[in-house]
Amino acid sequence: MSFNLQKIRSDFPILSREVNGYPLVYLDNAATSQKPKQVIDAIVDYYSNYNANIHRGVHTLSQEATDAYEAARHKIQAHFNAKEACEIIFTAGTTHGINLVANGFSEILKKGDEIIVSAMEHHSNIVPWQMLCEKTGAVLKVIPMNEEGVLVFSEYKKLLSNKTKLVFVNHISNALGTINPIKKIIEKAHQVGAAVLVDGAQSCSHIKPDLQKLDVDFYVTSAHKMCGPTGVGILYMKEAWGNKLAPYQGGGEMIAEVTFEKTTYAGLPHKFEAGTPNICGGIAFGAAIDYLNEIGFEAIEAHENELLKYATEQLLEIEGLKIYGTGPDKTSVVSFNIEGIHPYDIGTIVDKLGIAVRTGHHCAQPIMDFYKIPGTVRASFAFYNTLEEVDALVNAVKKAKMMLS
Ligand code: C6P
Repeated sequence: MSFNLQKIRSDFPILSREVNGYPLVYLDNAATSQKPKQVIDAIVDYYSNYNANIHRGVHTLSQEATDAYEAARHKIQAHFNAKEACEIIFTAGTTHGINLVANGFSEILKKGDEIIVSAMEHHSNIVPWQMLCEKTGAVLKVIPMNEEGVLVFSEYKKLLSNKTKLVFVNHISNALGTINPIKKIIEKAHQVGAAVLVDGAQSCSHIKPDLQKLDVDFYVTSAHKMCGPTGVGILYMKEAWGNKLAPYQGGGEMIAEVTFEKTTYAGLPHKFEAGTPNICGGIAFGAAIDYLNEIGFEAIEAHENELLKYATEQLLEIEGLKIYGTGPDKTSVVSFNIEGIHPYDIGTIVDKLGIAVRTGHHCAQPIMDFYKIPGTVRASFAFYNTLEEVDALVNAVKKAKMMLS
């Protein structure tokens, strides 16, 4: 498909609605993306035609559902260039994937071992590691960032030692839009024998990571950020790690054999997929991946970069407006404040004009503490946004400033 913005927009039913009497301008894509009819249709088709439990029945519906679910797993494997389909574990989303890995490491880490996270992590990338440290006696270290919202690589190198067992960093910061140099981060961690988990919650809607090329040990993301449904995501883990880590939950489908004396576990990926999964979600995630690939990630990236550049230039024309996250490698997120005005007030006024942005700490309080601010207004753009929508945002922010100053 060539990049036909009007055609793309017509795929998203929600984009034609109004909010408060204005056309919806949806700029909260980092929180969750909107869904094209191709994904909505996949959900309706599943529940209308072949809803059944998977891996369990010999009947036709169960086999159709199993085939569709496993086909989605293969699609996702191909998309991320994982070596094996069994390395793709369906989860409830990024948070679930991170907790699954943290649980596995609770049996590996010893007192005095070290885990490194970055200063620009989402709470779901901080709290599970703090809980893990409390349980194991491991120590949490933090890679600092500079005023631009860029990680200080020289400090990262100093933190690494043979005590480092796990490095955890997001691919793209949800609050700043910074794209982190994960290839370099992974290479350095591997030199001291540490494993790396990358949080791809914010990256996978903008770029297409090649997991084998990155040589990453674990990678997590959520379908809902990628035009798929909520409540489903994936954890990629190298097969060797999958065989090493203990299962997260016990239950149906994750076993090889159960007796009251002893249970043995199924192989990958089922070992980590206890209970009835989000079958429809997995299938619809596959449909979302197809949709994004049909548009093409090069085209998506090019359009979003144009939106980012235009929005940055236009917003900076407003006196007193400061953008947080000004590094050279950035995705289409603009986090800002206007001097003397609370971000919540700006968010409330622009909503009255039909514009959806997120305000607050964005589940990344340490970033706000670093800048000594309560929060920001965050406009996050997707490939279906337009330059006219950027204009609408800028005009609405100007209006808000006038009303609140
Ligand atoms: N960030 C945002 O508005 P879940 O909720 O599990 O799908 O994703 C959690 C998560 C983890 N890491 C990063 C970098 C994220 O951005 C998010 C979700 C949303 O920024 C909702 S808080």
